[in-house]
Amino acid sequence: MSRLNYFVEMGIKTFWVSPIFKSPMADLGYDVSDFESINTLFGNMNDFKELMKSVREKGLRILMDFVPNHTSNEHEWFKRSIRNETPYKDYYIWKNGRIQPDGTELPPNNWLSLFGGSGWTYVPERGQYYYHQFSVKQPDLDFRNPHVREEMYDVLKYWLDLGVDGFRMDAVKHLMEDASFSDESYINPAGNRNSYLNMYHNLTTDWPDTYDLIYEWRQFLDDYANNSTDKHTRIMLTEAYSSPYYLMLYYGNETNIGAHSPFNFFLLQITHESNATVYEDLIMRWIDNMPDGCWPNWVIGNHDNHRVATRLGDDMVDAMAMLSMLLPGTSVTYQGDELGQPDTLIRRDQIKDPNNNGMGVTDVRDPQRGPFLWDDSENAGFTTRKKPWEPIHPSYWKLNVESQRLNDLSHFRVYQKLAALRKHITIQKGTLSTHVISESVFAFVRRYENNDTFVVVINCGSEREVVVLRDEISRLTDFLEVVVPSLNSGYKIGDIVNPNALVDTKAS
Ligand code: TEU
Repeated sequence: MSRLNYFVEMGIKTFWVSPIFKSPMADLGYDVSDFESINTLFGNMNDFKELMKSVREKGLRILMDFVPNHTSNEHEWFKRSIRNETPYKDYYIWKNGRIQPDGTELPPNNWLSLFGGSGWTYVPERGQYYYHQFSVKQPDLDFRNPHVREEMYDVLKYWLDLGVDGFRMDAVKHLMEDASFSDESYINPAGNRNSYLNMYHNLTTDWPDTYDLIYEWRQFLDDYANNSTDKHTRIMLTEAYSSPYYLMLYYGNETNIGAHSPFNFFLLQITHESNATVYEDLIMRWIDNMPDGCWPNWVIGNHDNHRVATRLGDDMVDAMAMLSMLLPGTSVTYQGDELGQPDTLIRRDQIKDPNNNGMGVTDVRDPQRGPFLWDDSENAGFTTRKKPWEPIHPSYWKLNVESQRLNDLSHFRVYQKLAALRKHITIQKGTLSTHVISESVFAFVRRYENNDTFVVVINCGSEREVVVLRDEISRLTDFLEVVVPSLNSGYKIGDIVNPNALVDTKAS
């Protein structure tokens, strides 16, 4: 509550809170043991109501994480399911093992957990295996059971009644599985045999009836909004790392509307090696595949992926913000990425992530979850406790918000300026054209009727490069607005320059 002004200051309208529900924290909150109460680590329901009040007063919007695919194994439903109690008996996916000729028992099929090992765990008390796409402590709910569907509608309604503005829907591609439970062939066309995450879980992801559920939830949110006094849209963002065909189905099909925006993770594929053509391809992969009339979004980081400053280096932080903030659509920022905060440093004995048995410790997500760096006080102003939940980045004394506030060219200041540009009608409604200027220089142009045109130029290489913006770009308009966030480039954001002038896109 005391930090809400930060959003206002940054020009951020809506924030998503990762799971703060009751949870034993085996997957850091993505293992919910009661969908309708607040984890005492974070506070209580009164605190939440107070937060809602402040959010309203400041004109902000809040999205909750909705984690429908699984519960914690400590959820009351699961405990009762183990005991075969009605109606909880079939809330989860229970199957018998496969008895072998020699009398030994194997799991129901060969399905693997995304966090490593078999996706099935045996419970002696019930004499059956339950299915878990994620950790052993996250049993999958069975959404073919109408009781489960009802329960989850109740959860949505509960938070809507408390006033939240919508949901980030977790792990939606895992909601449904092949009802025949046949063995998976784990075909991996990418040829990367080392990674569980890169394996194609064909029978347990993006299964056709997943989308029915998504469309029903959208209908539910729309009905709720229409029947409310304020009528404002209740937003639905879906989280799925899928191929374009399956991803676009989350937007809807001919007859149904789905998510307002399925998260667009394509820009996370940008690496040091990516040239301007890769930038263009990744951007157009979303734009070209998106159904007509839909709204795009651009994610450059989240709690499951290494931070942008670590993936791409400090020089590319502003460039990635420019993409995410100035391309058409919603910009999604992971807290701290606007500061260029790198992954924090984690010792083996500090690892909390359950996603560490599949591929070894290299894949743990603790580093990107380092606390936000507010100032140079103890624990970077993140907590007054002795120790924060994850180690503070050692460079907090210089990377923090307060010190970046003092520097006009800091990532924080650039981000703020980009956020301000988003108020411009061209950025909100303008068309997009992309241009590969050279191997390393990528540009895109935003135009809207007779309003200002924006030309965004990004150098994705590490060499200083001088380019002439000509041909299609220079003929667009009398003046070009050049956005060059790099240090020492000679231009500041918003500088108006002659279209035939040389544009220096040093660094980024
Ligand atoms: O992640 C869903 C997901 O698809 C994961 O496989 C993701 O790709 C992986 O974590 C990357 O290492 C969501 C949440 O964002 C994640 O934090 C949770 O662990 C997961 O669901 C289970 O709820």
